[in-house]
Amino acid sequence: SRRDSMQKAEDNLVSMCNDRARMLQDQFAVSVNHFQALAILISTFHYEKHPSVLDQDTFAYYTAKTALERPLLNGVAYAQRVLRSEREAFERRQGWTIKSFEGTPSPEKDEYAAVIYSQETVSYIEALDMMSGEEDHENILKARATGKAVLTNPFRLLGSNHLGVVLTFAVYRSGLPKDATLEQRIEATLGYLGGAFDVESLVENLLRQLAGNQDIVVNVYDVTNASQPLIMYGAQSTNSYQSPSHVSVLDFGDPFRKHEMKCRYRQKV
Ligand code: WA2
Repeated sequence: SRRDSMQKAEDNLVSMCNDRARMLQDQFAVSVNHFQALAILISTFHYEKHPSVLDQDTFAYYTAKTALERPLLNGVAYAQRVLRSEREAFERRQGWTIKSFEGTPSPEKDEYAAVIYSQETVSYIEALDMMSGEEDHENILKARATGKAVLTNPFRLLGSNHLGVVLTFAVYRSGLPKDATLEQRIEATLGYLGGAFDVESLVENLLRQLAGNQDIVVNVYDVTNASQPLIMYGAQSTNSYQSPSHVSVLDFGDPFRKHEMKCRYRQKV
């Protein structure tokens, strides 16, 4: 009957949406885990060896070789915290000038987050002060205040101009206590590991591989502010017909954010 087939279609939508949400969440979790291990690489080879035994070529090589372990991250990079008083010596040592997001030499500031190591896929952020980008700036402050891997709002990434989110994780001087105060955390901050989730292209790729992909429309939202959902993936709906939709919860591991996936049929059922 018509009722039975409607029920079947709805059940099918629920299971397709849940499968997609779980797959996306799993790939996200795998990517974040491997990303966090890169912070240990930085500590071990850049900070615990004197002098550092890490350089751009080694970082580029290692991150390229392990790129498949971070399936949803299109690139990772490390930005060093540089204080106003350290800038001159830092630039002389690096052989370049810290630049703002516009690509011009950065004006003088209290502190910078200058990219010293980058995966080749995001090499365009080399030498940039990541604190000069609004979303990155906010994420850097949140990451170092909490010690957690934190996500930005969805925004258009540099380079690709694709919709995505940035993941940031602070690297601290060793010996920071687990219950450190905000002041202690800030004082102990050495730099920031960052990763770009190119949601627009990498999630598209992931979903394209699944059976039934042509039949449903998938959207992902940041719903941290419930009254103002932010689109993170997919086109805004323009269909006016009534069709069943389903919302699956997504956990991307950032305790300060909420995400969800919304699925519906492309065609009227
Ligand atoms: N990485 C890649 N593309 C971006 C981006 C970013 N941030 N921001 C805008 N487009 C090195 O927090 C430090 C990475 C930022 C880390």
